[in-house]
Amino acid sequence: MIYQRSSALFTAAQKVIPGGVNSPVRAFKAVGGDPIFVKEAKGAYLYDEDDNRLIDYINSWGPMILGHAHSPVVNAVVEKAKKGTSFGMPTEIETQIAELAVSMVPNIDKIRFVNSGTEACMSAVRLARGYTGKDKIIKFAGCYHGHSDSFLIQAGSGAVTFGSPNSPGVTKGTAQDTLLARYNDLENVAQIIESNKGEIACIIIEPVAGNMGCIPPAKGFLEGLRTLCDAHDILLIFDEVMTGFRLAKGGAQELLGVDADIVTFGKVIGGGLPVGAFAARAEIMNHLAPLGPVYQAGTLSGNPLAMAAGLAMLTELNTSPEIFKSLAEKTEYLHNGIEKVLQHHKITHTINRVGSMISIHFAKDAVVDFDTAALGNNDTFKKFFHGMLDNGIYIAPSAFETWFITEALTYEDLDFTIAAVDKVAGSL
Ligand code: HOZ
Repeated sequence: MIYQRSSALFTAAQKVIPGGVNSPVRAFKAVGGDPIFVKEAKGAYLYDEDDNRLIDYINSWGPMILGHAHSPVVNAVVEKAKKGTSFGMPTEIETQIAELAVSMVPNIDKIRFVNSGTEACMSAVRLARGYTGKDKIIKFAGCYHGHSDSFLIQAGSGAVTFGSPNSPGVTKGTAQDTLLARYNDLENVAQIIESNKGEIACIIIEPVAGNMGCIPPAKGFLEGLRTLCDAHDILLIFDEVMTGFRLAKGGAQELLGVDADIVTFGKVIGGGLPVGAFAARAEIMNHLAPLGPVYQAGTLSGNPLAMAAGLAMLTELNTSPEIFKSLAEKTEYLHNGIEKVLQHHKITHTINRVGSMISIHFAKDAVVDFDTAALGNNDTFKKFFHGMLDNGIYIAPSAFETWFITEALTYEDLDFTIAAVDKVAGSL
């Protein structure tokens, strides 16, 4: 494939944007080569600036569950835009989407909209601290909750891809309030709680990890966290930025049957526009300003275009719950096909999958936490990434990211993808 125009655009971008990108993982640094500049997208396909067509397995890092430029979402945004794009005042549509979200997600009475997943997680932690009167938080190595200071401690996703899981600029004071645990290791969490008795406000976790590749929670792990939180007056925060409205109507809480105290959302809840949200029982949410003392605000929060996109998307997911089954079936089909091909070519690998999230780790043993994810062979991943790209398939340019399946994918697309893996695996 030819990427002449993308390369020229990247050269121009680097002169005025740090690294030429507005989010590091886009820069292809982990896989080499120049990033691809996208011109437009429709359904399951991206069309780049050189007019290549690529099957998209990132889907804007999750939200395009129904495909790119999905007509009901696009129409809702266009109609809203004609009536003004931002007011900084309350609008009816905010209540409409809040009512819908509260009806879909278990254990939440109230929801506050923000502009990104980072903002949602940052605000959720502040709320947890304000509610409990405690300072420390537990996060898991390899989990990524956005780029606010408290979370850039052994963070996954782009942070680990670029070798800065602990970023300069995060003060020692902030870092010392974030306690680090191993994903899927309940004993480790119990020990941390024991050594910090009465000081921990919350445990924040991706209930299905998606930022060190996809890692499912081990049987009993989330249930165990729930028990520990109840026993020690700690709030359990599920970061459902990726899993919310994707794994089920009610996200990971519904699929896995474990209750969180606070849930955060992003991307999906805005139908792909810049939206995040956090939600909880009324008793917790009422601690937020203007009702309570915990301050949190934003001019663009509840922006009408973003709310219109989110409402259109959630409405469709709510009225067509069969989508979740269909997504999981497509993902299983892809999993089985790729598994067969990689086995045939004797490529060392592990595939993890939950619902419509899936990732291939070029690692020998089970991938259950950050340490085992980091054992994956990155050279093999790089070759795999570029081989897939040459065959018209766009996967995340980092071994530490998850593939997101969209309902717009046909079984023909999936077969095409499996055939591409077959071609690429032959030369790994
Ligand atoms: N894993 C990140 C989203 N949760 C990738 C997106 C980004 O950092 O740009």
